[in-house]
Amino acid sequence: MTQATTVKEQPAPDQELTDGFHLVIEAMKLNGLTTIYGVPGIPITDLGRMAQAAGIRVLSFRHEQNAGYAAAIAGFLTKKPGICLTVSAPGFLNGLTALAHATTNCFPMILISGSSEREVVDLQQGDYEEMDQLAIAKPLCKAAFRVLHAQDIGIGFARAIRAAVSGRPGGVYLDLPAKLFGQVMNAEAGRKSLVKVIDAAPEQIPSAAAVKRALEVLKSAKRPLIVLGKGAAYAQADDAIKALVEKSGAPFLPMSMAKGLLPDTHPQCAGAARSTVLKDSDVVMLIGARLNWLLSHGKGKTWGEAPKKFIQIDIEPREMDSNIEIAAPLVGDIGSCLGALLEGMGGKWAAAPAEWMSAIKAKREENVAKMAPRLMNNNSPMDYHGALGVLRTIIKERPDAILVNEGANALDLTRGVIDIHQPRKRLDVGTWGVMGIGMGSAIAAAVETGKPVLAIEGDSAFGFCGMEIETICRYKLPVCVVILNNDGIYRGTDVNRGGGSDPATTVFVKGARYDRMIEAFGGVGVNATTPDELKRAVNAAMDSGQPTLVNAVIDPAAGSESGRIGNLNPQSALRKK
Ligand SMILES: Cc1ncc(C[n+]2csc(CCOP(=O)(O)OP(=O)(O)O)c2C)c(N)n1
Ligand SMILES: [Mg+2]
Repeated sequence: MTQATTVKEQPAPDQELTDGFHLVIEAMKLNGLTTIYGVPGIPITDLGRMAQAAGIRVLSFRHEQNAGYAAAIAGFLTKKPGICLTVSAPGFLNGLTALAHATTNCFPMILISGSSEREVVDLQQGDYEEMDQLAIAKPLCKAAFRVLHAQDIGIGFARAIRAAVSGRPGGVYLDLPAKLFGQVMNAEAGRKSLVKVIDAAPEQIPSAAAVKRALEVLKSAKRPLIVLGKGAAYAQADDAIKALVEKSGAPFLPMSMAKGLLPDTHPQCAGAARSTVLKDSDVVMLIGARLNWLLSHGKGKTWGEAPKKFIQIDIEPREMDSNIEIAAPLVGDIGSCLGALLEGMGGKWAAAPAEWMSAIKAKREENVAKMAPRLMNNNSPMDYHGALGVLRTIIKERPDAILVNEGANALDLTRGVIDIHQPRKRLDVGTWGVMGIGMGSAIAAAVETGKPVLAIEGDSAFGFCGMEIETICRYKLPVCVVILNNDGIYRGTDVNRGGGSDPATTVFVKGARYDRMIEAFGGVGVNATTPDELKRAVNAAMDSGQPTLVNAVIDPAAGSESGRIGNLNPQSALRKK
């Protein structure tokens, strides 16, 4: 193979040459990686320019963390690794939170970062933005690679792509030192060095014995329950999931980002009877859902006293028995597992007992009826329910719009109130409950799908990523941001317990006008104080596709501490005495 050379040792002048910049761009294009989310600077400024010139869509953000969240959610939506491009050390570190978030959430993403001179970094001689980035990234992602020679760029990308999307997807770090970009090599040898990755995420077929076992357990159920996780949404096996749920006749409970796989209004949806189905079910089939904190680890009060058997479908064998015993582990990709289950169920599968279904229906109707009048209130200042009532109707009328959501009360109440009608139309804080995913997710959702986006944000949550409204305006994206502004974190009513003039730790400027921020960038800003005003503003934004920010004024006393997860706040043993 022709070796790449540095600028100092140029190959013969009559050769057609290529360089690291071009090989990186060609490696991406060859593998269908057509969008970059990043922030320019040394040593990747020219890479971004050249990628744009070569037809890759390059979206420049105001902060790498938001670009990283965009890449992460692009991975979730497309099943291809989302690409985030950052500069060395500080830019790299800014992107790292998103890389770890992608890994935790099993989203395929590649963080590509420029880095400084290896020789200088490794001797710790104080290079420009000196940092051993590969070592720092390793524990925070699924895999990490560094490419030192231009002729290895093709293989480097192949390894990164495979690591990101095969098996359980996750975040991958790809370290590209500054020197690599300028290396030149024979163009033909360069072309040959590139790798088009074939079958990057191969099917993983479950064993026949595991399928049989799972069906036997499911058949034995008197009170079955199916839990759909975001792994099920990622799999894009929507038809098979719907077929299995409907054939089983069992209630299903969608985790937050699995809402819409079957519509929340489906008669088997148990979202509004969550506590009943978790407690009273006797067989639980988990599809791409992990028994982590979000499902109370599969045990304790939430799950009740009745003995239960779990069937778990997951691509990662080590997920089984992670918290409790799994009676029927089914390891494979979700499409293959569901295909095998459906085949095994045949044409005469007995639906879940009618008694169980009617008990759930009664509970669901009771809870829905309790909530209905609250959603119709026209209070000013608004409470969460009054505001969410109108937003719920807007999403119902526009089922293909994508809902992005973060905050505490702003998150938990939105998740409970707003029905989702189609797969992958709800994007949120994920496994960690991380604040700041909002604007990056909204941008990627608009870019990757071309659909209108409604981002419902707590005022604190928005603060983590708010500067990206400039990015939204710059790229003229059809994003409407609604800030449920209750003057603070959880509530705007806290007082400084020390009695000084500083405000309390959880409150912000009273009556802040976030709508004015977007006007600075040419977007539409609206201050909404009633549900009617909110409805009008959001409908107009969704119709026009113009970047819009609605400051929805919420009663500062309306929220509760930590939304629905206040129980996770540590309590002092002293206080209890
Ligand atoms: C990165 C990050 N930092 C801090 C937190 C802790 N936290 C959880 S919710 C929240 C903000 C909640 O306030 P807001 O978004 O205004 O929602 P509200 O409950 O007021 O509707 C914060 C800071 C977090 N989850 N993630
Ligand atoms: Mg708030």
